[in-house]
Amino acid sequence: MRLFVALSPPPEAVDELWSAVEAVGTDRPGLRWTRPEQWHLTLAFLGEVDDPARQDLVERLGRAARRHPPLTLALSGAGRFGDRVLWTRVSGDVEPVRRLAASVRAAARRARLPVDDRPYRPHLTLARAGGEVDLRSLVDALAGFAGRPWTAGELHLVRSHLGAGPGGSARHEPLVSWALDGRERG
Ligand code: 2AM
Repeated sequence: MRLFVALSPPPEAVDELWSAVEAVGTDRPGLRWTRPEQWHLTLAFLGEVDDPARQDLVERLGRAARRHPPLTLALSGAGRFGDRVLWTRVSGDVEPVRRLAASVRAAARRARLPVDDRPYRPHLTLARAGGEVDLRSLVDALAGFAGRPWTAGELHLVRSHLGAGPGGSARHEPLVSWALDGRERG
């Protein structure tokens, strides 16, 4: 099954981000918006994982979650990956998020899963474009968005069912969640 590991913003953070997105207007040809009920911060994308590797992964992720504390995060502004991906920025405990993502990726590698080794850039994807849309105006329009801080207290292993959501989008199904209840701050 196709898996990824993520943090989820709480409903209040989703609502205020959705208000900001609606205010700039979602009716734009060539853009596919992600659905607010599925908004998440990806820590690691794992792709197809078979059952034995998944069991190993679940144990290792549980151990990783126990070593990390809850994180205080906020969503604000926007950025883009080229003309393909529009995202909102993650601020607050960004270094701890990086450390958590590094632990998650290390757990996945030890479970013998291939993990993207490009530098991790914390973000929440808002929309994807085919390359024919200039995302710059949207980045500018969302620049003033400043969400309130929230606590990410759980790590989620999520299954992605490709094509099973509305309009052929993916449907995300949380499989296992762990409390971030470690004390490591350093
Ligand atoms: P994104 O937030 O950068 O878009 C589920 O597909 C999640 O895994 C997406 O939110 C996406 O992160 C992330 N992801 C990373 N690499 C991916 C890939 N090669 N294919 C699909 N999703 C990927």
